Amino acid sequence: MQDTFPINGTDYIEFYVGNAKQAAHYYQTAFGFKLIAYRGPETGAKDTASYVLQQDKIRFVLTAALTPDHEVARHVLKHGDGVKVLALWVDDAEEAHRIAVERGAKSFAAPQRIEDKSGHVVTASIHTYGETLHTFVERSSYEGPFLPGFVAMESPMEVEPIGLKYVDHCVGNVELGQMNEWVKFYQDVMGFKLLVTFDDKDISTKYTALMSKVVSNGNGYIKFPINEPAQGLKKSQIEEYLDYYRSAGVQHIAIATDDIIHTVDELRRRGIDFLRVPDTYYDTVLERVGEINESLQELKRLNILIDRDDEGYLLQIFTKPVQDRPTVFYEIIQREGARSFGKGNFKALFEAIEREQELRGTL
Ligand code: TYF
Ligand code: FE
Repeated sequence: MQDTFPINGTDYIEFYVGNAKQAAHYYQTAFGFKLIAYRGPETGAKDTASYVLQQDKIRFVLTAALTPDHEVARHVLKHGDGVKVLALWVDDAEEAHRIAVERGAKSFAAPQRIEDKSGHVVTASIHTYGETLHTFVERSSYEGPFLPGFVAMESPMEVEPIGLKYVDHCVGNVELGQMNEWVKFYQDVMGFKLLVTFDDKDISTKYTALMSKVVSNGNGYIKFPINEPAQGLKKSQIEEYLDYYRSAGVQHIAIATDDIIHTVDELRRRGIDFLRVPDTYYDTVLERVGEINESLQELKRLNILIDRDDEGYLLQIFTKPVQDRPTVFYEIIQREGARSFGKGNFKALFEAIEREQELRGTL
């Protein structure tokens, strides 16, 4: 079957933050990203500063406002630091935008050709859940470090990468009753297919619950799980996110590694905080998942979770929120054949999240 909305992969993820200079330092020192490009007052952008960080196929852009009346400042005031743009790499951005809008997407920015001495790109943007955008990026005629307007810039310190490879999936939290509408948006507008559904029975703990559906594009490189809160005895983690983010938005970004033990060892050494499941999780986990290549002792030491499906197994772990508001967090995932999302870990994971909610007084 032919793909009616071809996407090559994730192009970049842009965060609007309060202080991009310091955030860039965190992603370099803790997550092992290298600084590759910059745009700011020194390069002719009067009102914003943007740092572009890269590790293997992953590109993050951190943008801050320099004036209080700028849109980026307003966004940060409302949401805190968060994801503004999930950019998608396409061969023809004008065509992607035209088709998306024709099929019902709301345009944020019409196609524009931007150029500098390194060539040209075409970009165009549509709205998705909350105030999040998808920007289509066509870059086959561009040789510069990132996008026109950015200058190459290197990390000011020695950066040790930690084996982060590519964006595995990006999860959105939406308001109660909105999950199916956003699933339909990705199906109708971008030709995505429904991969999996998790209902409140799959993923409710004693107290709280959520529902989740995962959609994926034609080549499978883009996976967007969409969560909505479900009724439980206490406040769902999704509601807590929505309360603090003040709208729908990106909840977590899952990043793939080939060696999760090394990656998580490094992240922990560099001060990144992870959710913890009880040590008793490891007493019975092998009965559930069978044989794995990694040392169970090492996985237990680092508190890495294990799950299996028909196609193989996966190893995953979740950071605590990476800003003061309990909003965006990261998942580190190593896939050994499995293409699922760790359903076997939902109960232990969500109970760990609820212990954190309890400490915050939001459960
Ligand atoms: O992306 C997923 O579906 C898994 C499971 O708050 C998950 O990572 C779902 C919701 C959540 C944390 C993890
Ligand atoms: Fe995930």
